[in-house]
Amino acid sequence: MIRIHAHAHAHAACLVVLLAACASAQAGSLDATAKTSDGKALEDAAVVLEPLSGSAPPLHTGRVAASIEQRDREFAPYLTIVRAGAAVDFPNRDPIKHHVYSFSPAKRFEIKLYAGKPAQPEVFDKPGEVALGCNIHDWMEAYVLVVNSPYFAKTAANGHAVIHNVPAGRYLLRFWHPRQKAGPPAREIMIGATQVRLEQVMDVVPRIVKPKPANDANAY
Ligand SMILES: [Cu+2]
Repeated sequence: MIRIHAHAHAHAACLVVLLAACASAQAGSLDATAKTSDGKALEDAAVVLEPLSGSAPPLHTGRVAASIEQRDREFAPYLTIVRAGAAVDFPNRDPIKHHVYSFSPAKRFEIKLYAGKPAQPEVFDKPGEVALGCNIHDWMEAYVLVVNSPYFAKTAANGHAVIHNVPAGRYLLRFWHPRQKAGPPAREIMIGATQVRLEQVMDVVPRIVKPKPANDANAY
């Protein structure tokens, strides 16, 4: 019994080595840093690589790609990036109801006053920028960027975003931020077998978190 077990492990290890060798020969990665014009790390910037050569693998349509929660009367996360056609869940983790909506042309919808998890996820099928709000809580604010590519990442608090496993080829590189004054122009880059590192300065209006009234159990 023990011998068979060890044998299975050895096979699994071989497979991992083979897959790693394949990936390093045909795919690279992008390490991007976003900064504000005064040199500070910029969080919540979307970094997107749209393929200009070759074709991207098909989208998994039967799977929910992202979850945007309502927690403590705020949306979390502030920015979500999905590929066009992806389904997104809007679970309400609060003991009160929310009423999520968007008037953005890329995705108009509303989930009327609800608690818990809505029965159906929302499908974001058009590329574009979607601003989310809540009818009950004016200060709630979040964004969805819908893109025509499976290769994207969002910058963390340190301004860094890494897109892994990008097949070698030509791409259009785009940066976007919900609070940008004007987006930097898209540019063409090559991804090869090694990691590409680059930095992008973005002109953004600082995020002003809207005031939230104290929690009142008798009100919303
Ligand atoms: Cu709300």
